[in-house]
Amino acid sequence: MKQAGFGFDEQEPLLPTAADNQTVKALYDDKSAAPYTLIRGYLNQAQQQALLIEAKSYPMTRPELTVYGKSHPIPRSQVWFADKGCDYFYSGLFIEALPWPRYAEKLRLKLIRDYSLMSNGVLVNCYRDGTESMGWHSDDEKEIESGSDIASVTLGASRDFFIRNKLTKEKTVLTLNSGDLLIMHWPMQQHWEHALPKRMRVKQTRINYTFRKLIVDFHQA
Ligand SMILES: O=C(O)CCC(=O)C(=O)O
Repeated sequence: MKQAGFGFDEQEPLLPTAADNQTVKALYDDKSAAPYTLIRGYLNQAQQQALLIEAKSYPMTRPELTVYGKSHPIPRSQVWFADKGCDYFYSGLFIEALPWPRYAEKLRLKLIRDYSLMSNGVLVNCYRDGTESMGWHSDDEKEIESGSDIASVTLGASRDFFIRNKLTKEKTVLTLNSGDLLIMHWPMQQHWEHALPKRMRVKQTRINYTFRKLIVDFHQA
């Protein structure tokens, strides 16, 4: 019997990329704007549900970070799924790659199909509620392949997402809702930081998938 694909297996019409590409080009020309594309409602309800159910079984951990000699657990939980040879050194933590779960892999393939967004790893972050957060940073680790875009998919609670220019400190706030796709185009990470601030009124859980393309075997070299 054919297994239900929760919308991932259907040949859905491709999303309109031409208009987005024009937007991106304009943003590249305007050096003062962050080069991102936000696609609202990229995932339908069935796709969101399939991922949210699958995420309940992910082996999430809350590693400790040392700041000024003191250890603190990160204010969220996370897991890194990736191809072989794609271990990741992120925020001062070495994270070994775990094999791709079924729907996370389907989402990876959907991003390639719809937007040619190539990736070989995804960091999944889980924010239990609005007390959990992520501080200012850029995804500019040495193992991220030069020229690659970063694709971020939100599920569950809506949360504010901040973007800040490293030089001018100009700030943009986006509210990311369940099913939205945010593409952070190269070279956004070189010039801009991002953060997910605490929002005490938010009581629901948010899951975020951030797809990255790493240089294979970077940590074996
Ligand atoms: O949860 C988010 O939207 C932010 C994730 C993020 O910044 C990261 O994975 O580097």
